[in-house]
Amino acid sequence: MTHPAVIDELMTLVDPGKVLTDAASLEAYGKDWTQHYPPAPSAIVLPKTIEQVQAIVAWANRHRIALVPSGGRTGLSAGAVAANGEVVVAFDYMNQVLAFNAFDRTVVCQPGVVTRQLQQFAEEHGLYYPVDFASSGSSQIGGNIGTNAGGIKVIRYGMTRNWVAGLKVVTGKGELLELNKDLIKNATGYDLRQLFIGAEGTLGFVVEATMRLDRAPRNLTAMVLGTPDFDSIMPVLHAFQGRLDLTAFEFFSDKALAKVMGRGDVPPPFDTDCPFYALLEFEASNEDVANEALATFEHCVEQGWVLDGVMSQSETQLKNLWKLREYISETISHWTPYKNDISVTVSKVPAFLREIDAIVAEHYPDYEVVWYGHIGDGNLHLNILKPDDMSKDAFFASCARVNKWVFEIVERYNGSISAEHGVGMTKRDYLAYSRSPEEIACMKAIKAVFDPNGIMNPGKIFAPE
Ligand code: 2HG
Ligand code: ZN
Repeated sequence: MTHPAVIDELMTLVDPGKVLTDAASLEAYGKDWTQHYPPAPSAIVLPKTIEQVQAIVAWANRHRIALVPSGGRTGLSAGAVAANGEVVVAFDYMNQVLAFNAFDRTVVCQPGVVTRQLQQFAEEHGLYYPVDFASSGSSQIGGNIGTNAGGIKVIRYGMTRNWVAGLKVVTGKGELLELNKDLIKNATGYDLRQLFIGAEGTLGFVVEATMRLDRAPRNLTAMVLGTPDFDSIMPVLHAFQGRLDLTAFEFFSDKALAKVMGRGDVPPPFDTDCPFYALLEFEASNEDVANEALATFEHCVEQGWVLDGVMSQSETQLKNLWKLREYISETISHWTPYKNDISVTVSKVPAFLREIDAIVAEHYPDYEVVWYGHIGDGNLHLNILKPDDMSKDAFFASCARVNKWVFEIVERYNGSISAEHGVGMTKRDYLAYSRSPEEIACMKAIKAVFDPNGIMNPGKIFAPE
């Protein structure tokens, strides 16, 4: 634990009352949505300005104190967990939209701007911020950048990375860098902006970000389709992608749907029970597009790939269909799931999923297995639910044993052990399944350049040495 005199010194660097050490704050700010590690930070500090962030980093270097960045703490890989006496730097008071440029379609955000705040700001200006996910009501832009957040619209709009025009960062050395200056074209050597995106705060803090906006989508319309088996989902994707520009293509299993139905606050899509469901979305900008979608649906039914389906006819129906998919993660969190967030190239998904499903069925015969995810971009979420009568530690230990085989398959398929949730602490021991020793050595060398004293979120991405 950090010495009280050192914490007193920290208090002089920020506004009065912006260092918290009470038990409730340490508990709340010390963890994210992962349920693996008990939080144990020394203190929470809430800077208001870039200068204060620089002063905090200088202080941490002087005293060799580890800092953990904290946004909305909605992460699922323990990237923002402080379990070892670190000081948490939380951006709740750097939460303003600073500037808007209608011509460039850019918004300058402080890191604590909540994702939905940016989405609403864009809407108020007739534009669109397309990175979206279930946690957009509490996740923050700084955290989205730190994890290169993905979500439900990646198939059309890509990850957070695509929407960052420029960044101001404070490195682990305390230097302020202004990266890319919001340019579209800038061929002046290494693009350091990209290094900080997805770095999980291990290189420095994002203290300002210029985000790009897009034109607002026209008449978004969703379809939920029930399929007779998993193998039918990919031909459905192929059929729709051949005829429409999809903004989303998600899937979930009957088990996932059953859990969401168990809540009692979401209407079922239709009466037919199906083992798998696809949710797709497109802009029905004119009647031709809607007719094309219906014709494709009929084609899929004729081919035997789809058993039943529904298309949204209103904004409310659109929202209700999305709830079927977006509520899954939060709903199953009550079963303390062991989570996997894996990806392969889209064409490999069917064979990949079949192999993983066989391993899972063989080794988890007594556990409930819930599949869902962003299948249109090759990203599958595999959640194993904890039986009520089993302890969390015993359950996670047994899952970790099987996980090795899951990751061996991921490696064989040239896939990723973390498609969009980051490495954090939960996946750091498995990094070598997705990254070569040479790559990992380069990554560590890059970290040493920006953070020579190793104070920036240590133990995340890489296991402690
Ligand atoms: C989602 O797609 C989120 O719903 C959470 O990425 C996934 O809970 C999960 O495993
Ligand atoms: Zn996801």
